[in-house]
Amino acid sequence: MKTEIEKKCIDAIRFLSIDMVQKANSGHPGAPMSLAPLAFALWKDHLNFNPDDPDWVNRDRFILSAGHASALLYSMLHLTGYNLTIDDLKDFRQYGSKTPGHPENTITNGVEATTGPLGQGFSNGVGMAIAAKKINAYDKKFGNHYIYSIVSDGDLMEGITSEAASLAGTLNLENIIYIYDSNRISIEGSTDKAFTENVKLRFESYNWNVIEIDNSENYIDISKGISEAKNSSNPTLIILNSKIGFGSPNKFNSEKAHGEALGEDEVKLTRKNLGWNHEPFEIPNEIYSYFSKIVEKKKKDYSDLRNSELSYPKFNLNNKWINDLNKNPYSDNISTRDASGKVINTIASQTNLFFGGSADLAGSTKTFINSSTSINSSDFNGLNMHYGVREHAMAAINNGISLYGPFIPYGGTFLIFSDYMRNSIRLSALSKLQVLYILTHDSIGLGEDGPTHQPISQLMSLRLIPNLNVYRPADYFETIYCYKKALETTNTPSSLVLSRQSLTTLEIENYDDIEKGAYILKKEIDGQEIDLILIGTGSEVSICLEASKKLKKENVNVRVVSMPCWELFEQQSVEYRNKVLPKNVDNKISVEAGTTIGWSQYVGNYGASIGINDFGESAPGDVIMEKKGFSVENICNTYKKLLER
Ligand SMILES: Cc1ncc(C[n+]2csc(CCOP(=O)(O)OP(=O)(O)O)c2C)c(N)n1
Ligand SMILES: [Mg+2]
Repeated sequence: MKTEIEKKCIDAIRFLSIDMVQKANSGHPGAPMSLAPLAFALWKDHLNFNPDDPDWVNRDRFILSAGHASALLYSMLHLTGYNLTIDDLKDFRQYGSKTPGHPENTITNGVEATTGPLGQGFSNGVGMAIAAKKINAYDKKFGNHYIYSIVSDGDLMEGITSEAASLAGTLNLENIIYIYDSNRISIEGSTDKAFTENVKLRFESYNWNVIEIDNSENYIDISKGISEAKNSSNPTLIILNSKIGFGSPNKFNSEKAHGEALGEDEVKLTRKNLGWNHEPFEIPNEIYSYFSKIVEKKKKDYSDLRNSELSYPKFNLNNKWINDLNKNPYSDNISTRDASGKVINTIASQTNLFFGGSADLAGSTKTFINSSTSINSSDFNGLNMHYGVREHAMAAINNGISLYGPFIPYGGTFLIFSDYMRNSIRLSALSKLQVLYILTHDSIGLGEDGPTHQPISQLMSLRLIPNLNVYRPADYFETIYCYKKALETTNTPSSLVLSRQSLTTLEIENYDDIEKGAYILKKEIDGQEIDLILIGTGSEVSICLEASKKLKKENVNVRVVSMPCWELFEQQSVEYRNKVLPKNVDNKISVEAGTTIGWSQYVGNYGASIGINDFGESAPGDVIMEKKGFSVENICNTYKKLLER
């Protein structure tokens, strides 16, 4: 039986959440109302944390995968001494507040992951669990804790959750304890309309331990369930049968409690129903005292543990790996995926904090670290992850690994399948995570596999994502320096877009120029007016060089610009950008084997873009490239057409 003060604490969580949503007149009260006892059980009896040191490495992680229930998390952070004041709670969902609509890791201390797109948080937690096991494999002092998450019906309906859960079961991540808010209600009403599977059997088949708890109001039972989960040697899903909107006489157990304020009248009725006689946002002192006693005890555990933790590893790599690669240059032409493979292997030989894998394409994406082993359920020392054919979960898992730190994770697949993981890539960028996406087979140049596998829109559409650096190196050396920049850019994810086919090794005067995003690869004849600037990326750079040679013979003064990264170029000074792409040269042609939308930004109104605006076609790579206009002849003709205007 819970005591009187325990009941009051639970109601305090409930009413803070209700009042936040009501004041904002926007948000999701239903889940926080029914999950207040769970939050109380978890924070009081289980979660290890210290609000004064939110980044403490050995803290338990809690992820609110059902990010719409953010009011619940903010209420808990407030009551347990994080720097969220009552005024911050009153500012829920307002401009510039610390309490945005959905939790954001970059804004609020104590928020471990940016959640809201359902399924992501669940999968981030799998990444965190892998990172914890890995750091523990390196040093037993670290990673001894749990990854908790609240997941909802919507989370479990999303496919990404199946992907991540299946891998978590395969890897036997017993440090995962997830609580499923099984209220069987989602936005359109009863989940019977669309979600009738047996979740218990499903998760058991994934090799999870499943515990069922019937009454979400009984915090003691919930706490016991969590204790039981800690003894399991498998990941645990606690199915908590709950009733959304608990306490609201008219919206209880109905989708009406999901996503809008209860309304002034219903809030009053709910206060009456639960016997909560306090004004909005008024929390009696005895409740604050109760929570602060809980936190004091946790702080003591923290100081006992903290002392042993000073040796926590940091990602701290010098540039030896670059010197090593420059010392043994592969002057032969190689594909940029092969170049990337050499880079990855060299980096991994110098740090064990850089690891990753692919969605079952290691041989093709060249993402395997040959000097290391594969991570498996009984050994996390290896540097090779096998995500299975699960691009979406791979990306979200890597976000979790990055959130956990101190690792830099990478994930490889074909560029075409970046669409499968797009939302997770976007979340890497929004969450400012240093995750590397290794995206090979980057154009129609991949050849015979045909239009199903030939990316057209993908490259440009990655450039649409803010805070994502999209690199498309043109040769071995550009690949090295793109990686260098990706490793230095700690708050930004990077996409490395790489060729399947061999590319000519370029003669680059100054490698540092590569890091400027675009640079003059081949200068025009000095002292004479520039007739044409060719701008190429990746595999098209060498075609631009060939074309420039031919045009030179026809007395056309051509400059060739290689542009491996738009985003970095945009960060350069106006002077530099104008120097590389002078405004007064009208004849500019971009050459990139992808959609042309967007290139007018660089070629201007009088320029032209050679690209593809339909799908590709199955044929040998060199044939299809030629047919689609990536040829010296077409570049020369395009220039001549420009002169006709
Ligand atoms: C990927 C994704 N699709 C759709 C939504 C919009 N959405 C928010 S909550 C929700 C479902 C609500 O049901 P449930 O997850 O069971 O939450 P509850 O209402 O029980 O709190 C949906 C579809 C979303 N947040 N993320
Ligand atoms: Mg639900």
